[in-house]
Amino acid sequence: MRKTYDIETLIQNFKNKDKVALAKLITLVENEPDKALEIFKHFDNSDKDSYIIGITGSPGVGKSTLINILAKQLLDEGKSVGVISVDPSSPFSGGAFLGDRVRMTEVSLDPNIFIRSLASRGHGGGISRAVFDISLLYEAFGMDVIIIETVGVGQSEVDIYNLTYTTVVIMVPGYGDSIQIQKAGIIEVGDIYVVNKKDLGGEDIVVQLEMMLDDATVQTGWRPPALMTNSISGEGIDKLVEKILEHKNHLELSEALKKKKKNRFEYKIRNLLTYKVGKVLESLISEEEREKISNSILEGGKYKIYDLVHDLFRNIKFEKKKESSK
Ligand SMILES: Nc1nc2c(ncn2[C@@H]2O[C@H](COP(=O)(O)OP(=O)(O)OP(=O)(O)O)[C@@H](O)[C@H]2O)c(=O)[nH]1
Ligand SMILES: [Mg+2]
Repeated sequence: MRKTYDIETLIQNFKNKDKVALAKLITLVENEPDKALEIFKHFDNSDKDSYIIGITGSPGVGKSTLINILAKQLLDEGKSVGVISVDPSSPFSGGAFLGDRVRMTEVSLDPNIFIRSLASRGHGGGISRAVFDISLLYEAFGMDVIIIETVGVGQSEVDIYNLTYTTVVIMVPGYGDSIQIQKAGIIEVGDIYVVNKKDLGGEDIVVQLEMMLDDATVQTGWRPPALMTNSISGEGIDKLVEKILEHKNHLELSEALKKKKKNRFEYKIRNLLTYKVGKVLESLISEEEREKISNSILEGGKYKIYDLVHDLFRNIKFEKKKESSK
């Protein structure tokens, strides 16, 4: 029989480092955003912050494979790692490296790693909300490092960029190298560039990258390095770890880490407010009103939609004014 838990018990187990409780709390915040309030009030701010790394790149460039081996290295150094993999088209295999330490299951036997995959759709309040809340749970769990895997560029990418401290952009040799580099301003988002699958070549793309990075204006005092890795053999991973640490030190020394942390919370505050305002708006418009305007649109033509929504909005403000003048 399946056991159900109340939040108090879950939190207690979570604080005793029970990964089943971690998994259940993640599922709760993922599916029911409003539960976050109830959950996070049980934590104080005594834990140390985790270091948050974003790993991004087109589908199939080897992000998950690289994260496996990176995580393995961090675990060997005695660190604990929480992974959030957004919209994985290929499942997290656990890789040959983590072998029996980390299997395909989300709750592995190793107490120091936890991997969670998220589909990018179907989350109340959006993917970045879920990523933020899961990161917060990982921090409360005491993870030293959090790694977030995301695909490509686009809105979710911008979102993730706001939630991480070091962004690693991964490319591969072969498909339209210069296009890969130029795509959607990729040169602006990376703190570290990695050309993975170095067993298949890629020296030329590194040369191109280096040229573009030389040309780019460096305002932060950090000139992003371009590295080559083979995530299957592990070649180049040491160097990647070294560069991540260097970037972390750079951020700490320049006070930029503080700014990034502040930005992360400001971003979350905006998201939360948008979510709350959305809820208030929804509660102010009745099902009948909604029905009325969709019927008017159907009858009166779709071009009236702006007028109708504008009127609807004006009426909401009117209602609110009446209420506050009470
Ligand atoms: N030859 C070679 N293959 C690699 C390397 N790294 C990863 N691969 C392979 O590339 C394929 C895709 O790897 P994944 O780690 O799933 O790539 P991903 O970027 O996470 O993919 P998505 O999550 O689907 O976007 C797998 O078959 C890996 O075994 C590498 O360094 N060299
Ligand atoms: Mg993947």
